[in-house]
Amino acid sequence: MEMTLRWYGPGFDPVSLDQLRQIPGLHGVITSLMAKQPGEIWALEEINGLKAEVEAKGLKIFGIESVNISDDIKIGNGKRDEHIENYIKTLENIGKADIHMICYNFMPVFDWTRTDLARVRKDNSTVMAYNQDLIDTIDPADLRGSMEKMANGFTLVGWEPERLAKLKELFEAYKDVDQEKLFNNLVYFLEAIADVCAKYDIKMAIHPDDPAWPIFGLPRIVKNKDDIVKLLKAVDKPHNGITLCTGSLGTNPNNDICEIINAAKGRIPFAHIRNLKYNSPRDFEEAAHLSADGSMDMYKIMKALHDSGFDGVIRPDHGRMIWGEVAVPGYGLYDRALGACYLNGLWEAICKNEA
Ligand code: DNO
Repeated sequence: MEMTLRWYGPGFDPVSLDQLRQIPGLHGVITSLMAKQPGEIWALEEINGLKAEVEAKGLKIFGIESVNISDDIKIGNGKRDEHIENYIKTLENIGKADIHMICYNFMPVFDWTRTDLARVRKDNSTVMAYNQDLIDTIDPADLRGSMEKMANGFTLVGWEPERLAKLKELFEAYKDVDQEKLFNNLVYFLEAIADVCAKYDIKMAIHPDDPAWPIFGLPRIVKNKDDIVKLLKAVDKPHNGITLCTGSLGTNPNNDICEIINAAKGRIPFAHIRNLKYNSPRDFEEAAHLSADGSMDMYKIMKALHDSGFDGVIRPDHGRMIWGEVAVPGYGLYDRALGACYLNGLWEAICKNEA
């Protein structure tokens, strides 16, 4: 298991590599070329530039999150094949740069969705939260506006203004895309990139839908164990894996995370481990990583990962905003560092207990 933290890169992240390298047990980061638009080629020099910056601080890039998939690929229209060609070139360059894991998602229009980016908790920390009643009444365009306002001027991944400026057209373009079509387009994409992934030993780790059910009438295809098993079987090759994101799959309390870990055994190159607290069946908020602070048993999850033989990359996920920090919502330094230490502690205990 390799513990990492997400780092958004120069100009996008107020958290520095100098800070990250002081977290005990942290040898590397998960990062991205944030300015790249879906469909664009990532040049080898650009990837090597990012790599050199990380390595200059004694850290390593353990994976890219994300190389985003264009809506053309998801919808399966006009520019699909051109964008896939570009994606293949990007994969080639990432492989040449000796990076072997990529997290991506196949969610239409929106990536992860929350209704509040800074809900105040009893201890005055703030967390991201989701309320289904609000989603049921809100226009997606208004949600985009309020997310931008709540983001403190930071770019929210998955909510890039360039793309969401065309929200109406995007919804229109997805109108004939149902779950089956979206799934087939994902399979088409994964088949098309199979050779380059095999050549450079690249593991593609699809991120589950967050929340794990359809919203705004858009289809969702990575919501639960059945979806994941279906996808892993449809392209039964080592490059087709998942990001085990406990906070996304866990939005649906019927998802048994340990069962999912066992069902996807050997195909989990990447894990996002975080906790959630359910306030009612229609409202949840993100919590500290500690089991007692939320609704999930983090010990059980880490143990199931360990017992499944997991040897991939892991990162704590969204943290609370604490100690007055101002950072990208969910991605401050302090609470994620606490999360990394807690998860490392669980892992050490699990390993030693076994010996
Ligand atoms: C949210 C993240 C997601 C994730 C993408 C992967 O905080 O977990 O935005 O990076 O879905 O493409």
